Order: sequence, then C-alpha cells, then structure tokens
Amino acid sequence: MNSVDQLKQWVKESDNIVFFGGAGVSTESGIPDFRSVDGLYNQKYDYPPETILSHTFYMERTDEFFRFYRDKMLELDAKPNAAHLKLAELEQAGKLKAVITQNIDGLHQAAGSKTVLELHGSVHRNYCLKCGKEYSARQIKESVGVPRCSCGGQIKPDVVLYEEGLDSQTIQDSIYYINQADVLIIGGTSLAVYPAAGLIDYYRGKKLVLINKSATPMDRRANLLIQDSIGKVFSQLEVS
Ligand code: CNA
Repeated sequence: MNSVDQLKQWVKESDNIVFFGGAGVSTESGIPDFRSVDGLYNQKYDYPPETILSHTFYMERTDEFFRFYRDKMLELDAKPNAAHLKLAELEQAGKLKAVITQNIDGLHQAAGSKTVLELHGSVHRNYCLKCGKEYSARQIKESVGVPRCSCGGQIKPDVVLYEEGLDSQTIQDSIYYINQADVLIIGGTSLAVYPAAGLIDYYRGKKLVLINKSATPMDRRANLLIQDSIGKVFSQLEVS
C-alpha cells in the first residue's frame, strides 16, 4: 500500500483525528512560510524575521516592526486551500477533534473549522495596550506608522512574539487533544519552533503521520512519512 493509501485508510477508520500544523499549510494559499526557499528567511531584510517579530523589537523599533508586519504578515486576501477545507470537512463529519496551529492567519476558521487552537495567536485580533479596545486586521493594514487607538494608546496584535509566552489554556487544550488522539497528523511545519514542536511528545498512539515537503528533526518518529505538498495530499482524502 502506498503512503497516501495508508493515510486514507487510517482517516477512514478513525473518529479521533487531531491535526497539528504550521506555516506550510498556508503556502498554497499564497502566504510565505519562514523556512522554505521562497520563505521569509530567504528574502532579504535588514534583520531575520525572528528578530523583527520579537518582543524587544516591537518595543524598541515599533515603527519598523509594523512596516514588516503590515507588509509580510497581513495577507488579508488569502483564501483557504484544499488542506484547510478538507480539515473543516473532517471535523464536520465528526472525524477530526481539533486543529492545533502555529499559524496566525485565520484560514482554518475561514474554511469552517470550529475547534482551532491558535498557539501563536491571530492577526485578526488586535487590541489597545492602554484601554483594551479591539481593532480588526484590516484597520491595522490600513493604518500608517504605529497604529494608535482613539484613546491614544498603542495597538498590539494578539500574536505571540518571540520572547513572549504562549497562552497556558491553549497549551493545556492542545496537550489534551494530542494526548487522547488516535491519529495525529502533523503537516507543513519545520518542527523547529519550541515550545510548540514539543507538543508532539504527548502523543501516545501509533498513527503519527508527518506530511512535509522537506525533512524535519522528527521524521524518525513518524509512523507514516509523506514528503509532499499538503494540499495535494489532503485533496485525495475521502470524508465518509
Ligand atoms: P516554517 O519553519 O517556515 O516551516 C514550514 C515547513 O513547511 C517547512 O519545513 C516547509 O518545507 C514546509 N512546507 C511549506 N509549504 C508546504 C506545503 N505546501 N506542503 C507541505 N509542506 C510545506 O514554519 P513553522 O510553522 O514550522 O514555524 C513556526 C512559525 C512560523 C510559527 O510561529 C508561525 O506563526 C510562523 N508563520 C506563520 C505564518 C502563517 O500564519 N501563515 C506564515 C509565516 C510564518
């Protein structure tokens, strides 16, 4: 049996699938990841993305942070691709329990997924550091310089920057779903960013599927390794 057929069979047999993904899930929607050849690491900036997207940089060079953020992280016209849509269908059919994502683009929700655990927050939530008033991603995209609230406070995206901690409830929920999953599908992530990558240690089953275009440090742990495009693989899955 080839590996996609094996995946199809596991998906068919299970009603307790959990998906854990990263930026590679959205590249087929036109959003660049960090580590692919055309990812943000390989585009020329004065600083690497992890430096610009850090808490220190946000505090000290806020103007430059927002220039990069608006230009590279706010791809507001992107649409869900075959992987997002199939995951939503699997949830709707009662087969998939949760999507756990490192992405901040909101495309799983746009595809119709309901239980989405956003480990690194979302560009769609922004709030004033002074009064807490909320702002949309579109308002941030259309702002100039450092976006300011009507009260004069500075607005911060609800995105977990490097050096910042992850939300503990989101971590706990992710651990719960991974721990009790029958099939864990990991896709489109280099598994290089911690603590998110460490979550897979909580999986206890024997159906760990890893779908990624390039090699990852966790390849050896996969029961099924598929080195291919995630949209292509997911479009072959049947929901029944
Ligand atoms: P990463 O480190 O950039 O790794 C992405 C991985 O996906 C790479 O190993 C690629 O080979 C692989 N890949 C790319 N396209 C595909 C595809 N179509 N099919 C299969 N595999 C593919 O990204 P991670 O998510 O692992 O890194 C974590 C960071 C990146 C998180 O904190 C994210 O918030 C951050 N990020 C998010 C977005 C987004 O929200 N869409 C975009 C860019 C970066």
